[in-house]
Amino acid sequence: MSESGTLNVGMVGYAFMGAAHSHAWRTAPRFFDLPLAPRMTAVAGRDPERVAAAAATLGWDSTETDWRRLVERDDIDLIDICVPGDLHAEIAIAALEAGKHVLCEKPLANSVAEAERMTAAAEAAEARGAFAMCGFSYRRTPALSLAKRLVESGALGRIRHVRAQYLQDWLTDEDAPLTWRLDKSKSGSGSLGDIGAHIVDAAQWIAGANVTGVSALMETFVKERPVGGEFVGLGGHGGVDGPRGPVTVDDAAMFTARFEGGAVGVFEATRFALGRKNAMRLELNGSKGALAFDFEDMNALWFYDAADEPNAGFRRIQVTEPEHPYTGNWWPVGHGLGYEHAFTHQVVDLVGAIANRERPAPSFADALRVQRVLAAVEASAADESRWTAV
Ligand code: SOE
Repeated sequence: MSESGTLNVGMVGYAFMGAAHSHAWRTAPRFFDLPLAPRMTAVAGRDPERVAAAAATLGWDSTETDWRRLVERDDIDLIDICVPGDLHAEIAIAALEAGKHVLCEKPLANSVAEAERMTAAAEAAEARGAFAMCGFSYRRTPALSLAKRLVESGALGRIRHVRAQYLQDWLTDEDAPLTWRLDKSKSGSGSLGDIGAHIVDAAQWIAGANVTGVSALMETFVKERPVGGEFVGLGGHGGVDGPRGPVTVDDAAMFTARFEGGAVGVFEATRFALGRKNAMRLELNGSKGALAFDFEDMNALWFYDAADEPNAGFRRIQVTEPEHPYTGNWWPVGHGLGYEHAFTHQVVDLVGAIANRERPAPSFADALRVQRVLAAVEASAADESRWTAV
């Protein structure tokens, strides 16, 4: 880390997550009092023209066409990995071994074996003062951070049920192209790792208990898709006559689960739920209360307190009060936040952990626990939904 109190960041990749992370690095120091000043020192991408354009658009000081240069540069303190999962392990381990901090997008890796190697590298690097976080950004949606606070306060009592869905619909169009998220060699899995990983992490974190076993099924509805081309939106690809290639990942994953402590859960992840654009939903039922959240109404948290009976019912908490997590640094009550704010909060907490020389959360070990659940889901689905321990 630079002695000058700055944190020089090098980012690998500049697509959707690169744009979200860039926004967060730019914005965090303007709305939060950070102990270190992030500097957007370099962005790396293979295509020189495209990465130069991305640097200009997203606000990076320099560019590299090989991520290894970021690892080698003495003026880089942290490497932010925003590329598909097949590169996460190689980049994260090289960065950690070079003494750099790491922020790695989710899911941590494309396999448990890779995630284990990354976690070992992170734990070894901590001894040398380098820290690592995995980008399960939804934890830092204020409403879900409030949900965690309420569960920890005992407001729900003993957790009995966890109900988690992550519903999108952007792949319902059979002519949507064969992008990297549909190629197992790049993404590791389909809906399971791309969006199912988010609800597994959020559920384990908020419930304060890990999944111990699953029974799962997975399905691929569209087996072949047009090769080449970019995703242009639902229904925007009609009449593609070119060659089609095989889809090698799941389109939908569903599983029942048991948690440490006795709770049971139901999880569903799909990108074929027409009309659901980014419906990341959680409901927790406890012995004294219940919580419900839907990212499509992300500034609200529904809370039921049995002590209010007979006039209980779910009440809608508008999570915009200054006392709520993160919200006090933004706008007056009722003005609300968006998807990008969770990424800014992620940077705020990562910079704070680094300055305090503390393990950031979610750590690679936390993300490895998610990876183990994903692997158990795949094993169960491949074995007639047989109950599979995590
Ligand atoms: C999938 O469409 C996706 O982009 C995920 O990859 C992100 O992690 C999620 O935040 C939004 O949806």
